[in-house]
Amino acid sequence: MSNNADIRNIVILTGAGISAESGLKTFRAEDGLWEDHPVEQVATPEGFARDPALVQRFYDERRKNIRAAQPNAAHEALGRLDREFSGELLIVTQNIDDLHERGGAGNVLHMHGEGLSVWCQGCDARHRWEGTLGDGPACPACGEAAMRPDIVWFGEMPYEMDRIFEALSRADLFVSIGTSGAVYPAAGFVQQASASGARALELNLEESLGSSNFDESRLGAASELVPAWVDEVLKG
Ligand code: BV8
Repeated sequence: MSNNADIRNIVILTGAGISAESGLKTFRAEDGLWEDHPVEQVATPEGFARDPALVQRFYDERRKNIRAAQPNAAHEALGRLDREFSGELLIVTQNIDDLHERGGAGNVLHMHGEGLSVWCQGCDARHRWEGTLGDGPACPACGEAAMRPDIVWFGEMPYEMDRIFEALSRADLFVSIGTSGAVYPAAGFVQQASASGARALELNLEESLGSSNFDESRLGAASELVPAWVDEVLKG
């Protein structure tokens, strides 16, 4: 690991593993099924067109679980880093929960959307939404019952890719936490950051598909690895 004192610009990518200890299932642990449907079929525009009620039920359930979950020590450590680190920090998350924000982090980019946000297909408005969509509620802006989860499904373009690529090009440290490296373009960020001269650190429970792309991989639970790493960085 390079000397922490010369780290001025950190980009962090998080995945479902950082929220696992908060009780939110990861994609792998879920054995990738929802009501006997592969998640890749449910989390797609085609799946939504084929069976909107099934997909709305899937996200109604996820929204309920997100609201019942609490941030864990890893989320809170990143909140502390966000407050105390004197350089630039961007947290890019693949997660649709709001545990980074509730753990005190401010600069969070949800590249795959947010479970507590809904998107009206009638008027394009987005709303914070803590309830259900399965019962076809009216959009507060246009009154149409045309709201879908504000989630980036497989085959859809992730949000704010330009902002992410720009941050990766300037990072001197890229840290990947709790992700299997199974899904692109997120899984390709480590190569982009390294190509721009960043050092790459992985904090994960087990080897990921991308481990060989990192300068250093630490294996363990996020609730232990992340607070220890944040202490290292803040001590410079
Ligand atoms: C796009 C929202 C293009 C939904 C998600 C073939 C090759 C390459 C790419 C493709 C391909 N075929 C198709 C593609 C593209 C596709 C893709 O990558 N598919 C994969 C399956 C091959 N990607 C897309 O479709 C993306 N869009 O490419 O658009 C485009 C171009 C032009 C115009 C239009 C479009 C969009 C992908 C976004 C899909 N949405 N999420 C929802 O949440 O319901 S993906 C979802 O799965 C997550 O967001 C995340 O991104 C992904 C993987 O999940 P992880 O977060 O990594 O979780 P996972 O369970 O896999 O792993 C958890 C890890 O944590 C494990 O390693 C585990 O060991 C660790 N862990 C567990 N516990 C702990 C822990 N670590 C620490 N502590 C612990 N306690």
